[in-house]
Amino acid sequence: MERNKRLKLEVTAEKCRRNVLRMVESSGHGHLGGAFSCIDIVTALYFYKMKIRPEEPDWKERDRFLLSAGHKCMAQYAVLAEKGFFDKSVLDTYGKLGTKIPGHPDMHKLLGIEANTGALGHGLSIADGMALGLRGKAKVYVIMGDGELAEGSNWEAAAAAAHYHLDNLTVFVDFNGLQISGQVEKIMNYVPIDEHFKAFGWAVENIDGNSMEEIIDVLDRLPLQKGRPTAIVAHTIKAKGITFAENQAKYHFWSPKNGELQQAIEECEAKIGKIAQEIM
Ligand SMILES: Cc1ncc(C[n+]2csc(CCOP(=O)(O)OP(=O)(O)O)c2C)c(N)n1
Ligand SMILES: [Mg+2]
Repeated sequence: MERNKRLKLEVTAEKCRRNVLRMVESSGHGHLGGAFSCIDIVTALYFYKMKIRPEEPDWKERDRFLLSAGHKCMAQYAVLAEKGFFDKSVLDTYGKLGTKIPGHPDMHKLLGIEANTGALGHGLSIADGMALGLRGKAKVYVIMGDGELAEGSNWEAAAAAAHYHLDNLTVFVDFNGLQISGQVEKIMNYVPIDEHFKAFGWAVENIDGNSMEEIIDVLDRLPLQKGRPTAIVAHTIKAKGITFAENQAKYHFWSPKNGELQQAIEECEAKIGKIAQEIM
């Protein structure tokens, strides 16, 4: 991909990280780790890949995005706000009573959310149904967590997707190695994740899920195989972008203390400035 185009997507992803920090600033807390590990992928989907109309979020022929691991929703809200689905002032209502953007996504509160998620293990089943109904008309993209793979319902949905040859369905597994309470490998190990999906009949690829270049490269080649759903095992870093929080389970849910938030904001804004300077 052309360098400037990639840099623009990278700076957009950082602006979306800044939007997440704004939500944390106004509410005092949030699921930081998982939001920051998948936000590069969510940015690429909305700003590069998906057929959508921010001014008409319920346009019938739109591609669908499902955040199966609903606790990562600050990433989606941040991207929707950046893309113009709603005014950025709404970010300041995150998690508050009556908000459009609660701690887990609610399709009845915000247009642009396709399903209520948060109870892990349901997004892929919903996506199967959507992909089946939309075959030939639209594409369906799902983000799942690696810890989420422990839910058995995912594997029933994975079998069905292959059985029905849903090649308009793409799943990203946000493989950050951590879930709420520690290492996924120790809690319920699904490594090698790629081999599991392959065994169910999926086309599979591993990428660095925090590299815009690799994300765009794989998006350009979808579906990886005609007649098969695609699983992209995205190797990511939990809390990617906040150096003191990266790769630590304790930043799964974050209530910033002792200047942490200010430090995170400074780091994020410095990165935005640095990438913006590189854009010619
Ligand atoms: C059915 C169900 N069981 C347990 C939980 C509690 N829970 C919330 S987030 C989470 C960890 C998910 O880990 P992962 O999918 O790796 O996402 P990440 O923490 O990396 O964002 C758990 C167990 C839940 N939301 N739903
Ligand atoms: Mg995880």
